[in-house]
Amino acid sequence: MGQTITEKILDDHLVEGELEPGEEIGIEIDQVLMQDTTGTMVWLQFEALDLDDVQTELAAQYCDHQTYQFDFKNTDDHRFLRSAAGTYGAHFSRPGNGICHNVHKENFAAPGKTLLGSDSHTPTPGGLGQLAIGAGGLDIAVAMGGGAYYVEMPEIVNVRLEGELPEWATAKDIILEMLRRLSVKGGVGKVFEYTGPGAESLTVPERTTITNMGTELGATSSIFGTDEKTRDYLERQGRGDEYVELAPDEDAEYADELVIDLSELEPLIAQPSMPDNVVPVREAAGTSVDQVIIGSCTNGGYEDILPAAKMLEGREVDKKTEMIIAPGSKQASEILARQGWTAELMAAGVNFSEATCGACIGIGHVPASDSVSLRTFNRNFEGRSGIEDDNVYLCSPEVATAAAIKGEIVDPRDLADELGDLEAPGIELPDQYDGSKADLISPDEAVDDELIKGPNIGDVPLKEPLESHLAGPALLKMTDNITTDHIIPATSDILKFRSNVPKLSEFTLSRVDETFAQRALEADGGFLVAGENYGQGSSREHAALCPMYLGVEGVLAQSFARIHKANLFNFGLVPLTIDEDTYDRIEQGDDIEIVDDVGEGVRSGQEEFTVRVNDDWEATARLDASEREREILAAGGKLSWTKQQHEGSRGGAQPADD
Ligand code: MIC
Ligand code: SF4
Repeated sequence: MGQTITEKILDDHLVEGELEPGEEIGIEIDQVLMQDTTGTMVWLQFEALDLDDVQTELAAQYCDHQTYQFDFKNTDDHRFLRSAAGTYGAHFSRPGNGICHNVHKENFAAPGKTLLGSDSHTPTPGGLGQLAIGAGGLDIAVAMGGGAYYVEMPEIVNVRLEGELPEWATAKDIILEMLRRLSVKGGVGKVFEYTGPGAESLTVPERTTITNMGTELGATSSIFGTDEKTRDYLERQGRGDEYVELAPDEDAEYADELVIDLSELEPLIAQPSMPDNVVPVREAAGTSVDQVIIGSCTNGGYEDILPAAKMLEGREVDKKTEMIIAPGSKQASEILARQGWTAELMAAGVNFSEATCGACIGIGHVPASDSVSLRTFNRNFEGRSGIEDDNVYLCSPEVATAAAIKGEIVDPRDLADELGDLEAPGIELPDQYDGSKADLISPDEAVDDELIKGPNIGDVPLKEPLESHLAGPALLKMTDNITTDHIIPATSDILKFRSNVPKLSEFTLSRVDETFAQRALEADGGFLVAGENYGQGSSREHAALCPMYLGVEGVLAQSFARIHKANLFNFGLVPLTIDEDTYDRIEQGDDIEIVDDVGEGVRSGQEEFTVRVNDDWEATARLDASEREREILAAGGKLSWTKQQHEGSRGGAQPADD
């Protein structure tokens, strides 16, 4: 039987299991990437596992989220990361050099290879045929030490793109259309493979906008085949020799197929405060706009900023609107500066930021109270911009720039009619991506050979093996689609404690209930209760690690987001699935007891557990877990389990010198 692109790459890297949807598979990882706010834990765990050297073909450590270094703790983290990269053999990208996904795409992403990254938008290089997956930091540490990465074999869905994009419709509108149709949980357990003539018509930067934001569908990954456009992109990056041809077999079988006719797309916009709250721009037109930002790993590239520059040539940003450009990489800023576009944009009233995630997680450019911000980013979860009750819209650079010109949301087609001389900028790549590599330090150029830890860099807490009796209060009852931004916010006042779990834990779920952390500590045990898609969004393992530190034993939810569920196993928290009726009946504060012997049940493969509530009524909760996940849970988490494996059967991650 023929294979899909995903199956081909997985087959090449398979070390355990079978490519049957729903089955757990183990795959070999060629490349890993880490960023500054998840990377510190990765290296601390790498150290705790007694690993000596990076074992993957390539590892890259980026400093991108908190590059302004407001606090010495951020700078200490960056210094620690540089020292870890040098000590263990990873590339190091200095703060300000750009967002991990952009810099990785430019320098290292390679078709046909596997990439695992400690950031949920790791699937970005799927746009050039790399199978890239986001995961929690501990999974990265193990993979970097040579261990396999385990994941549920996804269903592969064919997204057939027909036709070509009309003027003013962009790649961002393709992924917004996917979100409009499928919602933020429509991709859980799936890989989206983009095929067809419409896919062929898109350049690599357009494709990576789609694969990047596929994360907002909850997908395991998204990928395109490779072709002349891929070769061309790699050649312009000076890496033409890394081109590999990749296409699905003609008789490849997909679990499902979706068709999008690109010629029917129009400019779309995600309204506050979920990426799937998508409507045509015309429906939101007329809303006054206070702030416009072009940037992020979705639309912060050269190819995204250039359209804004062309649209603003000879014009100015409306007086009541502030426009900021935060380039995704220094390569993009450098090329734009050399071409003179930066000066043009500045003259039009645009404020330039260094290449950073920044505003995407509320670090800098926090919107004014009761204001509207239009961003080319991928997430607009409530409060993520740094202020509660924010009004953040997500759109293409063209729609964002049109709003900056008019001072209100406007369909760029209508603005073009109104102005008469505004042309659709289209997409244009530079002849050569010839930015300097001064900020990228290869393992051979490393400046450190031992770890440098500042006072804020703590240890990784460990959990005891799973107990047989679990009981405690329902500490917090939450709704559907709770994000990891709710669980551990990423704003700058909190982000600086990512390497200090005791301190960071004080902020756990503060966005839902400020009293939570204190109550959880006092209860010394207990459960979280949630609706559908619990833990969507970021890969941050702190969203499991901090509740674990506060004594939470498990989560009862109607369903879980993929990366967060893996993180719960990794830190020894029991993820139990409950039905809607049980969810409706449980109240916050209820006494919850798992009637069965949990330790024994988890070890023996038991799938259903009886939950007794207030000693009054009972319900059934399911544990969907592989044998390996059960062992990890029983051991009290993956760190303890991996150590045991190493001491015992020599499985899992192996120290490099063995
Ligand atoms: C995000 O976009 O939410 C982040 C910040 O990049 C996170 C990583 C983190 O929490 O550090 C992600 O996407 O995984
Ligand atoms: Fe950075 Fe935002 Fe991309 Fe996350 S989504 S990697 S915070 S730019």
